[in-house]
Amino acid sequence: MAHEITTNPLRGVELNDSDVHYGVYDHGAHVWAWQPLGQDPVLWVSAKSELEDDKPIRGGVPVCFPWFGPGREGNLQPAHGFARLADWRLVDASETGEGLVVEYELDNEITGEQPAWPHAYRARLRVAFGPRDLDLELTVENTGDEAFSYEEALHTYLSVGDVRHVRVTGLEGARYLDKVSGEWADQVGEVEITSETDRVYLSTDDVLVDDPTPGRKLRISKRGSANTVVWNPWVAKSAAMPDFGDDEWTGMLCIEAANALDDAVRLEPGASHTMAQRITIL
Ligand code: TA6
Repeated sequence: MAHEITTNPLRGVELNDSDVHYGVYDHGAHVWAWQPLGQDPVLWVSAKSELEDDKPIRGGVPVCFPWFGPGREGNLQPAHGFARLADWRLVDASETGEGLVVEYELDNEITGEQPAWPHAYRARLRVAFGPRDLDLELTVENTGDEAFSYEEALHTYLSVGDVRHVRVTGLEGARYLDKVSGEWADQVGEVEITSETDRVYLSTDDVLVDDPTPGRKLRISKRGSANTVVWNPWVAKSAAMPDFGDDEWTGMLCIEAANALDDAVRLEPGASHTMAQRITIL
């Protein structure tokens, strides 16, 4: 298996054999392709996604850092932080017997002055593509002499046959913020997607995604992450987003590992924190 530097403007690392496809863009250290042997793509990317330096990619695994949600400074700063808009530094791309391991890093040298989050940091993303597992590991280090807090998310877009038939289990009983209604609630039973769904679940563990249309089950496990975010924009919200194609919302579901809301991470000088998400094809 030979990996090649992609020629598109975003550049990155790609392993593209006849029946295996792994890809990461330097832009945002953005994982956009994970299609193991004999599988349909596991990650969803919009056919209308932007591929521009100043735009986030719609799909794959956006890295949200150092904040989650709307921009700061009166929206002068980008939604979900500046990391997904920066060109991360490729540290390593190596093939293993299992597949491909890629490491990227981001630091102040790349992101420069950030008035909304003026701290000395280094972030590292390690991605291991395998035949049954995709492992994502985001480590943030405080390289300065003052403590700071940050939010983060691995904003994973899964490709599903039809989100209206998908069942998500593992969140039963978890408390969540429903960002559509603005209310807090407790999850009763499995999660079904029957309208716009935008929920931040607190203190969660593994999640199972049952996608009966193609007959695929995924386990989403994580560590170092307090929250699980479940998002599907449904009809109206996706129609209002220029980088969402018509009716594409039926083919995607975000299951995100996050540290947000009151679970932001605080790092003393010299400390670091790792959040990891693993997607396993069962
Ligand atoms: O993770 C869910 C969410 O926070 C939604 O509220 C929605 O904004 C989504 O992220 C996509 O955000 P984006 O900035 O990528 O359009």
